[in-house]
Amino acid sequence: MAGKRNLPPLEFYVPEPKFRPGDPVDFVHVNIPPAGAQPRPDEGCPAIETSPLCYDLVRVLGEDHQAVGPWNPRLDADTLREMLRVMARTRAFDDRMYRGQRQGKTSFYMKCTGEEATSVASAFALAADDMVFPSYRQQGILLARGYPMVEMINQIYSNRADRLKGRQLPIMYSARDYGFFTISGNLATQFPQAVGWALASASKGDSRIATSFIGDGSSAEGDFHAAMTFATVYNAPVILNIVNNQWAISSFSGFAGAERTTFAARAIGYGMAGLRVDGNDALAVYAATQWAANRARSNQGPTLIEHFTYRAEGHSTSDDPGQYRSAREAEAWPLGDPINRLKNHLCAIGEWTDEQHEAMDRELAEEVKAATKEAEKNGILGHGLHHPFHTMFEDVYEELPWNLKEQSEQAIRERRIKWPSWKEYEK
Ligand SMILES: Cc1ncc(C[n+]2csc(CCOP(=O)(O)OP(=O)(O)O)c2C)c(N)n1
Ligand SMILES: [Mg+2]
Repeated sequence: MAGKRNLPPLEFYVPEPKFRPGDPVDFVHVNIPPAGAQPRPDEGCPAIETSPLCYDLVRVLGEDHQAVGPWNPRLDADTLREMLRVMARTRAFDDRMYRGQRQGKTSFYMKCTGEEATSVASAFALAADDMVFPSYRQQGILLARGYPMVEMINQIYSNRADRLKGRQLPIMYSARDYGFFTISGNLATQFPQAVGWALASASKGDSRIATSFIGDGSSAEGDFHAAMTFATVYNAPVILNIVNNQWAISSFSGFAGAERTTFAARAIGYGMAGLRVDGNDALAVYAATQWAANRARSNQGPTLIEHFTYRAEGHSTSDDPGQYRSAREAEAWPLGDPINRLKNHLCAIGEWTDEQHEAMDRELAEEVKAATKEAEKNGILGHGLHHPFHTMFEDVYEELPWNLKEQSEQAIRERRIKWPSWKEYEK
């Protein structure tokens, strides 16, 4: 040790977010390049040609609300209006479900406020039967694919019509018939699963590609890296999305590596194509997904897309972001709100008005309300109208083995003693 006295003592570094509760917020350190300035390489280009785009930001909607540049997907006005409607429907749904949780109708809810473009515009760019391996913040994909809202609410309420029989945490949907893989609470597991599914699709000679979504925080899990290796080694027909909303519950993105490089740049080390996209620009998200889908569908390889966005509200109903981040962050976010930006674009090109927008919001609120009322007929949390108690022992074995049968009967007996009035459980 003596010989090393002249060396400086070793140190390590613990990241710290820029703003804490009460702090003024200034996002000057976030580099926002002008819309339309990013080159669009050929979809079949060598992966390395996308490297500069991993540090850039693909943007289409400019400050003047016009769509510009080589990434402009040139969608017709009807498609744009439909995309706007699904994004607004997602927000209306989130708002009502959040209130429902506060009213005790469910135990848990997660909103995707401010991130609607990342899921809805992606879904619009994919084929309806492409397979999605989502995280818990892609409800917009189910809504974009026309999954019935009532079914979603039945699941959230864990009621007697819940297709998942109350076995999943509220909002952890599963919809095989809509190409929407079961959401897992174990973060990042969906990434290698998507790659495996994509390889299986290829080995069967199918034409359907896979896509997966992961959060910035979850990308620090080992599963992320396993997925990246398998995807590049076997040239899997898959699109891997990192939704960088800056936060992982109360941990900011710096803890997942965001202070050192971009999330998209991780693609470079694996030899995968990578794109970094303005996640609040629905047209940019659409264009990037379309680019990656065409690449995957024509066997040119996987793509990692980083959606640069901001989680405008709490992590879930169990979270209070006021405890750890400045309340001014959301309004100061330099990339704005995805719904407003698409709305402003449609207004700027003469295809939409404020009055139409307000009328749409009213309609959507009514639509969600009606679906809620419908689902409530099947029961809400704690009102007894859920799947019969014994069903929790079923569906693993074709025939219930004697020991499970015994346990099932015992559980029902004990329940009857504890809550004699809740007869519904026994049916
Ligand atoms: C393997 C694992 N670790 C930790 C958790 C607890 N957890 C649930 S959500 C979450 C934050 C994830 O943040 P991010 O990946 O950025 O996604 P976001 O919620 O921002 O969409 C954590 C730590 C978990 N569910 N699974
Ligand atoms: Mg996050």
